[in-house]
Amino acid sequence: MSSTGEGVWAAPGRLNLIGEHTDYNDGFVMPFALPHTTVATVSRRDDGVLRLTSTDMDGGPVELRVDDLAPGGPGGWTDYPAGVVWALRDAGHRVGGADIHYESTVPTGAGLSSSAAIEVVTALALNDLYELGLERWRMARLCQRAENVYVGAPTGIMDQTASACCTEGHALYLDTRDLSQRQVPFDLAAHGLELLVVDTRVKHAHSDGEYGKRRAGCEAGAAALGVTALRDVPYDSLEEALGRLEDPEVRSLVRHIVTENHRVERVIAHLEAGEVRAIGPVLTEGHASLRDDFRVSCRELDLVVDTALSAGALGARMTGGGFGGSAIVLTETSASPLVAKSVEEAFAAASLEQPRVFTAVPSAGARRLS
Ligand code: GAF
Repeated sequence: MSSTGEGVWAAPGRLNLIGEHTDYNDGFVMPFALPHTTVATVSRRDDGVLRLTSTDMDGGPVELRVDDLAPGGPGGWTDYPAGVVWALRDAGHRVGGADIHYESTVPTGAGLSSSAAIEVVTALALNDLYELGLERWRMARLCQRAENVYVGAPTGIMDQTASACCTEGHALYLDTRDLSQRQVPFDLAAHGLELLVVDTRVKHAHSDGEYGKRRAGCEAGAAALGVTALRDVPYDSLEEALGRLEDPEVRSLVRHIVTENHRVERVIAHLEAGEVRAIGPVLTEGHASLRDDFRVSCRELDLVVDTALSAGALGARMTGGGFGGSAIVLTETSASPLVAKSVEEAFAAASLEQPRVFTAVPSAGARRLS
């Protein structure tokens, strides 16, 4: 490969504002893109070899024959891009070999979708170079298939769609049933507000079983209630639906999903009415629901939320799949340094590794750089 390749593409990680674990229940989500990206320098090859290298990840270069790609790869980060090539070809797209070099600023294992970023940047580059003509939403679907089938993680569609479709200065209101979307202006700075991301540095993993168990529990709930997906349980009939469920664990999962979909609607309504501060308590309610009903929080995430609220934050919650990763904190800009300091001190007092704290800025989705 030449040092510059035929082209350079970038795809971002994402932050989910509200709508957690709703995406595999046909529900609503509201992520936005982070400025952190995975950049891919790519050239086609005519010998059917996929050669993957990375500045940041261990274990390369890896050379694979595209004809031999099949689910159940060797494991490790190269499964994600290899899975995308497999998914493209499995869907009938004429993709040959490629040299791809990755360089990423998306923190891994932090609940910020580093896997979606590498998948989407791969799909976008190959779509351009091999002139596949795929729309963004379709690329996102194929990337999800790569992750579900090739990597073996039963994740939903949110992260790939966010990385592929978000736009600068907006959050993406996405209906995961039909992938209809609306770009919602999200300019916190104009309101004197800031959204802090606190990466607890507790690593999470989706293929470790707990995520899949929650998904199976939700599907059991939908089946018991006779609906296609939990999105079909109206908020107004939640109590009646819960009364029909015998298993207390399934009942809690159902309660989270139905109330979380309602929280997404409430956040949208507040944002569209210009009542930006009013979303704070809704975020905090979302955390309680993820902690108590869906049971995907952990001690460190709870510590961020409790400490930030005590220090005057307007709202806080874990974000992403959970079991570690990051929390978000909505705060007045003027109070942000104190909130951040309080969280850092609380981690020090609990003898925990210092978290990484930064301000989230809604940024551009995947794009060609050169
Ligand atoms: C992870 C998954 F990849 C998403 O699909 C979503 O389910 C999320 O956890 C929880 O909302 O990021």
